[in-house]
Amino acid sequence: MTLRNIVILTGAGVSAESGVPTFRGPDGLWEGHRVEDVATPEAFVRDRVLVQRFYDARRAALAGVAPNAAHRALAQLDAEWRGELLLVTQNVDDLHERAGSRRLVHMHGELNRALCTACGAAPEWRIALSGNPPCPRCDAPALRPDIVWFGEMPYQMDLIDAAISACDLFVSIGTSGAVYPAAGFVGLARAAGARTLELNLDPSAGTPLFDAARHGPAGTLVPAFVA
Ligand code: BV8
Ligand code: ZN
Repeated sequence: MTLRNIVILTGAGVSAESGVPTFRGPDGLWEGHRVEDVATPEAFVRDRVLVQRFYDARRAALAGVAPNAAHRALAQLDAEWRGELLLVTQNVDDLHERAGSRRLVHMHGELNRALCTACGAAPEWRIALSGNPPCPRCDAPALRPDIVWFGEMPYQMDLIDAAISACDLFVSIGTSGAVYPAAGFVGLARAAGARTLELNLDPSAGTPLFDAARHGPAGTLVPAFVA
């Protein structure tokens, strides 16, 4: 089969070697904060300040981290691959774009963006939201993190589904396969007749669904895969 169209899915494991904590590992990001405490719309209603501070802290931490060899290798692939290529990340950090990836979708939103619950504007946002700043477009003090919380619809699902249905190769990097719909993408890719590859530190919940799996740090496996 000629390899033309590639879809790559990344999760927190691709940013781990940059010092961004993963969610469900021993250094679990959710430590001290149960998932229900911060990543749901109900939590935002119940304790707006806690949720805003949780994302303010993570947004501020972005200044102290840099892309690693895995991000750079994926950006190189993006620049050189002549066929279709879509990088779908579950991550809300900006390391893929800082490494140079262009054909990129943040399906769970971005730390560096706010969302106005009054007018729907989604401005780039790099400072704190906990002071309830006014929306740059409608002036309402109605900004929230532009993050997809549990129970909310991930972004650009039509684009993602179309890309996976047309891909010849689906590569999953650094994700535990714990969260849907991302965890279901490998099944979609198999149904589309694509070959499927997992690059992850440890076997994940989805490993049995992949044609091939390599286990180790992304900073080592991804440059070897791209080479
Ligand atoms: C939706 C917010 C419907 C941003 C996140 C019961 C069964 C099945 C599904 C459900 C269910 N109950 C509810 C659901 C749906 C739910 C879900 O899947 N829940 C799970 C927990 C069971 N999903 C949703 O709610 C989604 N929305 O379904 O909407 C809908 C339909 C129509 C209309 C409206 C609504 C929304 C999901 C998005 C939630 N938001 N985050 C933030 O705060 O960051 S999810 C969160 O988990 C992050 O986004 C993260 O990306 C994502 C997945 O985690 P991973 O990235 O995989 O990270 P993890 O730590 O788990 O794993 C890291 C991996 O890396 C590990 O395997 C590790 O081995 C590896 N690793 C570590 N170091 C390295 C490494 N690999 C390589 N190198 C290394 N160095
Ligand atoms: Zn607004």
